[in-house]
Amino acid sequence: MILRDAVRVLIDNWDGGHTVPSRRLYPHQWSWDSAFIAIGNAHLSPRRARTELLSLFGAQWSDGRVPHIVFNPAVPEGAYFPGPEFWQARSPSGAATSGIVQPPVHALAAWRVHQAEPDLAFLRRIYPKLVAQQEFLRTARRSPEGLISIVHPWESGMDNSPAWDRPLSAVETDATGYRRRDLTHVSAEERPTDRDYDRYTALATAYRDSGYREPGAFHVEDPLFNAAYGAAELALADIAAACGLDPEPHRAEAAAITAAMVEHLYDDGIFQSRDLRTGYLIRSSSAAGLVPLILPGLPREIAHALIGTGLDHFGLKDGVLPSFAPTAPEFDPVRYWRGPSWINLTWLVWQGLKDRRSDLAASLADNMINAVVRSGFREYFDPVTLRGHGSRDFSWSAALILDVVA
Ligand code: 2M8
Repeated sequence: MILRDAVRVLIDNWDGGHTVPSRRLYPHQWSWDSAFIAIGNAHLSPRRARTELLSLFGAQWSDGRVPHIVFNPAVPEGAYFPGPEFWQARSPSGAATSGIVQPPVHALAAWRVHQAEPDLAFLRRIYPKLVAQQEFLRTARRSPEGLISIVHPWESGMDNSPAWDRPLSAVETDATGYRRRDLTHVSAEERPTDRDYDRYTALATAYRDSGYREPGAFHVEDPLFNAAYGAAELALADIAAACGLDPEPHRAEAAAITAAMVEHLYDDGIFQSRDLRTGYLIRSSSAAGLVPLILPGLPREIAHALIGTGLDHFGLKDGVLPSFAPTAPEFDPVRYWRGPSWINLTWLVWQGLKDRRSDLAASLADNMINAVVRSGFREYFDPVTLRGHGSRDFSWSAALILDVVA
């Protein structure tokens, strides 16, 4: 039954060359959503999964960046804020796009799609594009410590995380001339506040006005983003080997980023973000700090400590993974990335637990399934009651459940 419903969500959200995250709230193509959707579609239609990834990379910029949104010209202007008229950006292929990025989980997706249905022509086509995506991050976003930075909370994928409250408080806003569209579809207490939107808009405006080059008031290194970058190198190693190319440089890069994360972002049982404006760690209880479990090269004692933190503060054994620890004062079970459970975040930690603690991985899988059985393919879930929030018929929730039950 849930499988049939998951398939229906993916079919209903397919737009001919890509899948929208949800019909009303997010009517365009989003970068990391497409990667998660491809992982699910690999079980359903590998051909569609390949098309999903290739259509996203069709809008890659000449500097290698993969924009976080590719706008569908058929969608009426004003359906989503900020839309193409705000970003004023085009890819060499002519697609209207945003100018920021999202966590690079695409190489992992491409490798999964190939594993589901081997297709060397696809791998050879996408490999240089995936390498260019990483190359952009290495050249435009690498700090002297060897870590990759983000310049906007939207780049983290966990936009409204309490981890961003402090760096965002330094952002000056003038809050003019824009209208939010999200509140037409979802209730205000489930979404970021107007004050946060003022800051998101101010930051994106400043980055746009620098020609999408200069980091503005928000400049941080995030553990989820860096872990995704490292996992991408490992997937690229597999892809390179399958294509008859040398996998070693990718393995070395994955080892280097893992070591840099351990040295600079790990603190007392969890990985933290670091604010490049101050040089200090941003100590918070974000579940992003557990995602480095997806890196197989993580030292064993650190993986062990992360699992301990997951058990003590995130209820890892008994439930779905909250995006922010319920034991922390900022925890909010219904507001966007400030506590609710998300299937994609839970899926990432599930990946990281499969080879380390199969018992915990199995219980996370059961609980992801319980959440969608109880509430449908919602965008996010109250981690305690499993009540659904955000949009309905949400694509990555459906796609990743297909992968979990496969
Ligand atoms: C959410 O982000 C967008 C901005 O990119 C928004 O709130 O309007 C986040 O959950 C992000 O991670 C996700 O990719 C996007 C589409 O599902 O929605």
